[in-house]
Amino acid sequence: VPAIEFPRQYNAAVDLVDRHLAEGRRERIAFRDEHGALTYGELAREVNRAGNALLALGIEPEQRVMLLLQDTTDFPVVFLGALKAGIVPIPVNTLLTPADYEHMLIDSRARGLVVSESLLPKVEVAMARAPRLRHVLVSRAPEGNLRHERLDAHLAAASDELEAFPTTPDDVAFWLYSSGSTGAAKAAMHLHAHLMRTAKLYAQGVLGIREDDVVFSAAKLFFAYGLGNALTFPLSVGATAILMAERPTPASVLRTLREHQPTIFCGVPTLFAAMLADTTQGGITRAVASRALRICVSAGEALPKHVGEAWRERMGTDILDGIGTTELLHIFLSNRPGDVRYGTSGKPVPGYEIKLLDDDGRPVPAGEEGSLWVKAPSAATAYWNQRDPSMATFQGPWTRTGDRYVHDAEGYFTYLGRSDDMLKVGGIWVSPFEVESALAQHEAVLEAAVVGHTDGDRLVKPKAYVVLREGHAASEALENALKDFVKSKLAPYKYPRWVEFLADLPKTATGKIQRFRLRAKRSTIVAGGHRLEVE
Ligand code: 3UK
Repeated sequence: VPAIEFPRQYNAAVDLVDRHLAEGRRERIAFRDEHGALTYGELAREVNRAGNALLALGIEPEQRVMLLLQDTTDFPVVFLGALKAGIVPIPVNTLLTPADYEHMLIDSRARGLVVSESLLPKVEVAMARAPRLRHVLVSRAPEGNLRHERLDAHLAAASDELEAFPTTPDDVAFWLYSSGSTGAAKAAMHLHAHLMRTAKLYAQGVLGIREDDVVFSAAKLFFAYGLGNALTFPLSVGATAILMAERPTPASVLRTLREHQPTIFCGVPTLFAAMLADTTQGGITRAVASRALRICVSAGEALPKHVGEAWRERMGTDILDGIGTTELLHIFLSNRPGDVRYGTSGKPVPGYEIKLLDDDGRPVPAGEEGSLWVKAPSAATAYWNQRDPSMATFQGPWTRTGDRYVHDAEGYFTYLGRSDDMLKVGGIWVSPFEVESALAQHEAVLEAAVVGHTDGDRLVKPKAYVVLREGHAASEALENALKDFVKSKLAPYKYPRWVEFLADLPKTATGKIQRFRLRAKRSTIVAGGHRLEVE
C-alpha cells in the first residue's frame, strides 16, 4: 500500500466534514440520533459553531477540552469543532467513577469540559478540584435552572463560519485515555493524520465502506473503536452513522437495528453472544434485525469461534474479528470479507506491519508464541507526561501491544492472551489490581486476588479469590455483598462475577501473589474431572 500523503497544512475536520460540501453531499445525512438528524451541510455549520463557541470561551488552540458525552449528535459536533479550531478534544469513558474523572481532568489540565447533563453528578466534585478547568458546558440539558452553562445556548450564539486552524498532519489532534495494569490511566496522543489513515487503511481497505453505507456501532464514540466506527469511517466517505445514547443491551441494539437498517454493525463479543442468547423476538434473525446488513465487526477482545459461527448461521453475515488498540487508534490485524477464519484475528491490515518476537527480541517461526509488535502509521506519539511507559510502548516506528500471539504458515494470527495481568471485560479494560484494592476496603476482606475466568460463552470476566478476616465466615450473602461493594466503588462492569473464599493466597517467597497459580486453578479442577465452573 502506498503511504497516504497529506498537504503540509492539514486539518482533519476539514477533510472529514467540509470536503463533502465541495463534493456535493450537503443534503446527505451524516448522523442520526434519538432526537433527529444532521445533514452534512448542517454538520458543517454546527461544527463551526462549536469551534467558535470554544474559542469564544477563551480556550486556545493546543489546549484541551474534555468530552464526557453520551452518543448524541453533540459528540461529533463538539469533537470536530474542537479539531477545526485546533483545540484538542479528550473523549472519556462515560462509565467511570468521580475519582477517575478527577485524575483525568487534573492530569490533562483541560481548560474546558463538555458534559452530558445525565453525567454531571459524576464529575461535579472533580470539576471543583481541577485547577486548570475554566469552563463547563452541559449538553442536552433540560429547560430551567442549571448551575452551569448550556452547550446549546453557546452554539446558538456562535457564528456558523470558521476558518480552520492551520494545523499540520503531525499536530496533536485528540487524546484518548487508556488504563494500564498499575497506576492511573494514561493519555495516548493522536495526530490529525491518524483519523483519515485509519479510515483509508481499515475502513475503506478492509470493510470497503462506501457513501451509501449506514453504520451503527454499539461500542460508544468515547472508545477508539467506536470513534472510528461511527465518526471517522462514515465521515471519510460521506456515509451515515446512527448514534444511540442508551446502554447497549440486546433489546436496545435490536431496536436500533430494526429502526435504522444499518449496512455495517460493530459490536464487542459479549454483545454478539448476548444477542444470540436473547429470545425476546423469538431469537435474533436477519428478518427481525436489519435486512440491509452486509458486514458485522467485532473487536475489544477475541471473538469466540462458536459465537461467530452461530451469528453467521442466524444472520447470514459474517462477523469480522479484528484487533485494535487505543495506542494504534484502530484495527491493524483483521479478518476480511470472504476470508474469515473464526477463532483467529485474521491477517495484517495492508499498511500495517506485524511481527511476533520471543523474549530475546527474535522473530518467532510459525506455530510459536510471541509478543505482538506493530509498525503503524497511526501510532500515538506518546503518552502525555509519561516518559517511561512511552519508551516501553513506542519504540521507533514499532509499537508493543502487550498481547501474545501465534501465526500459522498461511499467515493467520491467533490471540493467546496478554503478557500483563490486564483483563478485557466486554471489550473494556479492567485492571485486577483495581478490583483487588476495592475488595480490600471491605471490612470482611483480609486480602484478595483477581484473575480472568471464562464464562459459558468462553468470554473472560473477573473472578476474585478472597481471604477473610478473623470473625468473618464465607457465605453466599457475603459473596453477593462483596460484588455489590465493588460495583459501588468502581465502574460496574469491573465487579467480580465469581467470588471464591480461600484460607490463603498462593505467594512467592517475597510475598508476591502468584496469579498464574490462581489462573491455573480452573484447569486443575477440569483435569481432575470435576464440574466446569460457570456463572
Ligand atoms: C485486546 C483484542 C483479541 C488486546 C480497540 C478496536 O480494544 C481496543 O482498544 P483498547 O486500547 O484495548 C486493546 C487491547 O484489547 N483486543 C482488542 N481487540 C481484540 N484481543 N482479539 C481482538 N479482536 O489485548 C489489545 O491489546 O481498549 C479495538 C479498535 C480500536 C481499539 N482501540
